[in-house]
Amino acid sequence: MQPQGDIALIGLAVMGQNLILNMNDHGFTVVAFNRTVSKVDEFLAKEAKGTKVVGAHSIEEMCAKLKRPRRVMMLVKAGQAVDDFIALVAPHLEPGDIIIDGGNSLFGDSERRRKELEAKGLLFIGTGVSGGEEGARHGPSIMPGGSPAAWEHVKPIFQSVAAKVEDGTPCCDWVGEGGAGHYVKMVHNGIEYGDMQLIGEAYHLLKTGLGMSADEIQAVFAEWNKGVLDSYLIEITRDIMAFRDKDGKPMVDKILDAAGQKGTGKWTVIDSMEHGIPITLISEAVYSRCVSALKSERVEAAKVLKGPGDGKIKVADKKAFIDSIRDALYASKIVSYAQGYMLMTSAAKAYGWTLNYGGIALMWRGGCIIRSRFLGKIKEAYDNNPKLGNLLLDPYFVKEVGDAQAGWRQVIAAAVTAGIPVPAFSTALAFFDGYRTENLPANLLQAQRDFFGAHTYERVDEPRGKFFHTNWTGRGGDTSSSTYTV
Ligand code: 2AM
Repeated sequence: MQPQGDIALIGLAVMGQNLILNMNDHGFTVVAFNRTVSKVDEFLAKEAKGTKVVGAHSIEEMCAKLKRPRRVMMLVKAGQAVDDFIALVAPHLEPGDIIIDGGNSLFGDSERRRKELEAKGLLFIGTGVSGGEEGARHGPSIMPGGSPAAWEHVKPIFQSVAAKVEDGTPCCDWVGEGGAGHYVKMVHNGIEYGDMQLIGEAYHLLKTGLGMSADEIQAVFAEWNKGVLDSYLIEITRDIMAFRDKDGKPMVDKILDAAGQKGTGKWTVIDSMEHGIPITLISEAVYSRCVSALKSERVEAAKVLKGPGDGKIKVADKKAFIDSIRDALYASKIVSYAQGYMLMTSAAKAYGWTLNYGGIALMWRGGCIIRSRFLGKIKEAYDNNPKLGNLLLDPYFVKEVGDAQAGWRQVIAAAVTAGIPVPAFSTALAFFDGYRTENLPANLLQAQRDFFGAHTYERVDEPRGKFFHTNWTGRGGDTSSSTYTV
């Protein structure tokens, strides 16, 4: 009998099971396998009962049941488990067959795996899959990168099962070579940290600054979700505000203010440092989670360190101030996405990828946690100008930030005066002001570096790339540090 399987999926945790059922719904025959083999039969007897899903009880059997080129997708724990499975599967494959890693792998691992597998004549795809269990079942955002030759063979499956935007376009397209898929997923998660922090700061201002109840805040988020901020995260925040605990009180007020994190935000920040790209908003979002986690220290500090007053914001026109908070959130969000795109652009250059920038916005437009109407505008910006240097310079966003600017500044000033922390709002504004300033005080910094370390400087009246050293004290001599090692 001819093999029937369109694709194999290894890893029957909830994400894997749901993705299999999603593929099955779209007419693909999936061969299911798992390290703990008993889970295969459990899955076939329960969740996959009545479907076309085929079980396999060994890797050999799994590979034998696949049509050529064989497509083997893994959704297992990131790290060693992926390498272990690759080592087990590869000997049963033939040149042109494809291994797909859909887990939360680090992009560097995906770069390496692609090289190792291509050296054996096999193809590799490392893909971000976002949207959680629900997304996997009904339409995730899928961000594949790796061996370009593999794309045409997985495209029909991935684009069928992916989330769709209103006009039916799938939230899945080719991202780029090597580890680009996992890189873009990592930046997505970093941006998610930023978006959540921004919403948190707006919530803090509404709750503490303006003294609003959960119901009143619910109404604000419901309103915001009808405008430029229309997004999944605003929508669930609205619903969280309405959710009541068993005693009828708002659930959100019962939750301890100490945030957890799994590390993808941190990895985005670490990589940004390697590239020298200021993703200041995501960094603040990661650090803000760290500050929140110092709960017991904060409880002690709150007794000792007093702020400027009662923490309330006095406003003449509450409605107008709430609009300004929305503007602050929106402008900061634009800055955050601009920074995220700066990082991806720099990474693409450094790692030799050709990234599909508009496509990335489209992939994030639906299915994933940061899905929003706003991402459609980013897609348009890159459609209008595929060589766009910085999102902040796109004419649409120039206008949007311009319109939001007054409210943005007003909110930060009021928060600072009242002593309410708004690290992400304010770092976004600081970046915006820095980025649009022709002359920053780094001339002094270069003078200091040259003064104490002979690190040299460039001059405003000489071409770029020419370096000078001054003997500032009359004692240091004329030797610059580039000519000797300290
Ligand atoms: P298991 O059911 O045999 O534990 C999510 O944890 C998925 O990753 C599960 O399918 C799990 O298989 C698999 N997994 C976790 N650690 C693994 C490892 N070290 N090797 C292989 N598979 C692993």
